[in-house]
Amino acid sequence: MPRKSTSVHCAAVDLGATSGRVMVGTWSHHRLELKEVHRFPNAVRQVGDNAYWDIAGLWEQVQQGLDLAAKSLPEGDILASVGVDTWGVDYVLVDQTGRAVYPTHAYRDDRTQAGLSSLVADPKILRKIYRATGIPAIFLNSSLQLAETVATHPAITTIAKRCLFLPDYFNFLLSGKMTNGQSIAGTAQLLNVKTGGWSRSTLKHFGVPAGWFTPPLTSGTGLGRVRDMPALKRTRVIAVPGHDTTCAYDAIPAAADGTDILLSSGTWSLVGMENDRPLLNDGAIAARVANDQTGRGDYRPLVNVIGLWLLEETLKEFKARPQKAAEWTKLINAARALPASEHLLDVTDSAFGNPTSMRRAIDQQLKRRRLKLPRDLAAYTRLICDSLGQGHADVIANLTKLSGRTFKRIIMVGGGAQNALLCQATANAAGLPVLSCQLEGSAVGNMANQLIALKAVKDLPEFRRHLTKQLKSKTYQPGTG
Ligand code: ADP
Ligand code: LRH
Repeated sequence: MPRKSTSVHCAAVDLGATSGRVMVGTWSHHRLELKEVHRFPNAVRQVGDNAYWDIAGLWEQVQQGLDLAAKSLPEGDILASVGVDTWGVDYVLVDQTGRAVYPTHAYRDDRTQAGLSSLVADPKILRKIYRATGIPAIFLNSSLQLAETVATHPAITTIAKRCLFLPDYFNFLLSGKMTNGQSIAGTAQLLNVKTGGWSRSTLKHFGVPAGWFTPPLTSGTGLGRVRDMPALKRTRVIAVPGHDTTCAYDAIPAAADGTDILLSSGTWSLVGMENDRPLLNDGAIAARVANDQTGRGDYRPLVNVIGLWLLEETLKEFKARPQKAAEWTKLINAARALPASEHLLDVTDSAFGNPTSMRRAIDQQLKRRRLKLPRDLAAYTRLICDSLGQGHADVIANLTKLSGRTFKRIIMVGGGAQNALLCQATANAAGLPVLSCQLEGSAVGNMANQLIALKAVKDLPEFRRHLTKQLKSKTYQPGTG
């Protein structure tokens, strides 16, 4: 006899720039049991002068993962729902039937450089766009990408009928519904930071057709059942926050009094805080604060620090990327055994955005400053982690100044939370304890939003309260390593 279960199962599809995963979460007795059923690599594909994502390959992996998710359940149980989150800003332009009509560029493609230069050259426009959207001028913004596409290929404005950001596109493939989720749309530099709707004046400035978008959908909206996948025919697609950083922040059990810094550490380090209003003054423009909108009326002002992309790209050149946890630990321990770096990299150097050789880009900065080059991979790893720690601390200093808030702790999630050297370097540079959580933040936040929509959990504060009880974490005190 199949067992009748009272637990709720949901699947999170979480796509990161370096890897994707499908996880199953089972909510039972106020506990979330997690199972990673599928993990696969992801990478930017350089073709000639441009950079793209392999969207078809990702879709294949998503389907495989969801089949495995359904198969992983006890007999008779079903996946109640699935939600998709991805990295920010990238999109698919489609016709009215959902057919892709333009290749999906990866955000590191330098096609936006000219647009970025002209934007930052005009402080009046820069301020106007920042005040409207709460998003700083960064090379990767969808606004700049879309402006480049429309300017280079004007016919696209008639060929394409909709712009679906990546979570929207995968939601469409799963459910057949074309929508734009609010959290991912918020990364585009095209939403009005105060109302959460599209900013008409900003769309006009970048020449992007307003008709390409639906009114932004808030998290928790149901999109109907999964289509064309027999194993999931009873599973609902739920629009969770499509931006992986929003999901990761949702999962972080931050103190309700706003004294925690939230740090999601992966390809990027997203260093932020929770606030009831956006930070929009000139100081926030200079500090490149992005005001992430939660859709619940509050904000997460955060700053993008280059993150472990620095290390990932350096590892490629040593042909020594660790695969297993034990290999990562070996590399991090070798770097920890070295003395702390005397001089640090300026991690805000734009040369690190998409260099053909990261090692050369690092060496060039050091040579320019007449500093000694690292000897081997361990020495590069030490330098990168120490420098990222300082990069995190610099952002925290800016957020402290801009918000007038005193922060007491940094809570770190994501792959980088497993890097003891990076956690300690962050604690030392910021002079704050780091609570590093063993938590697939984005996937867990994705599931939290599904469970709330399914009414298995009341709201986010309640989810965070329950999660805290089961969370495995380690504290790094400043000045102890
Ligand atoms: P993204 O979602 O942006 O692809 P992740 O959150 O998956 O990023 O983090 C990936 C990064 O985490 C890797 O680049 C690596 O530096 C780091 N990482 C992953 N596993 C470990 C580990 N066991 N020990 C130390 N660092 C790790
Ligand atoms: C992290 C992230 C970040 C964005 C970047 C494009 O994965 O979503 O928040 O700025 O990717």
